[in-house]
Amino acid sequence: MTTPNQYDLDLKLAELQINGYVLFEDLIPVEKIDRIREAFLPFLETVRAHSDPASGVKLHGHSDDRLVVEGRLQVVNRYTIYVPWEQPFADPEIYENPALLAFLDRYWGTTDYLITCYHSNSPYPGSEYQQWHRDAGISKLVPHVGLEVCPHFGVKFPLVDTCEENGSFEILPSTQYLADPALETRYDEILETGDFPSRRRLNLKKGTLWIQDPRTLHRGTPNRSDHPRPELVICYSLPWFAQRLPIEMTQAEFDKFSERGKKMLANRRIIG
Ligand SMILES: O=C(O)CCC(=O)C(=O)O
Ligand SMILES: [Fe+2]
Repeated sequence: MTTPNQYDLDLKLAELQINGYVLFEDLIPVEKIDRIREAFLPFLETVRAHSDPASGVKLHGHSDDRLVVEGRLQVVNRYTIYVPWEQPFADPEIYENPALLAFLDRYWGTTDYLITCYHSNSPYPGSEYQQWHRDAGISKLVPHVGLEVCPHFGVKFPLVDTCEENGSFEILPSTQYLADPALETRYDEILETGDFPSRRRLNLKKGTLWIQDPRTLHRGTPNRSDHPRPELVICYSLPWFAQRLPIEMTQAEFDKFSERGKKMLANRRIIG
């Protein structure tokens, strides 16, 4: 189990503010990641089969419309799907991790924030580049204004080691404050033509948890390996930015929460 003291949180805060993302290596035990992956891959396969209309596969227990997020940036063989709020995926040692919450408390200066979504990004072999983009529609919020405080973060953890071959995440650090609407539609053309030496592939070890400022420019990359590269994403938001579908869970799952967990999961729907 990690403690807040394992990391220099002031330094991590500066990394997030300056780079637009921050890594916490060795935050989750590798055995836990392996257990989650073993449960997640069959779930993903079911959704994959279901997304092929010819398969006839039906999903049980979750409303279909929640499972596959709209194909905003979807390209071939890249799956963005909701993660069920159930074991082993919804683990308080992850979503209530003391180092993570101490970090978010410090960044936002309050404990009043919410978990607003649990989803996953899984490029399969054969997936291709995404367009360079920002997430969560956030760049359209206030054109020309670089918000000093980001109201929403994706807290991410890969279920395999990520590398160039299996499609590690690519990011252009320090672009979170760039807010020129004239550039917004031209990033692919610009970044693939000009010289941007700070672009970086996040080749991550299993057990790393990292926080992505959704404004920072990034893209998914081709998976040329022989295995999928799943990553789970828990979204944390300030209440004013929390316009998301509720997270569905059973009463039994909800009853396991700590007081802090109940507060953070205010946007929930009990489904039995
Ligand atoms: O995990 C990846 O490869 C990138 C996914 C992504 O940025 C997105 O779907 O918005
Ligand atoms: Fe993205």
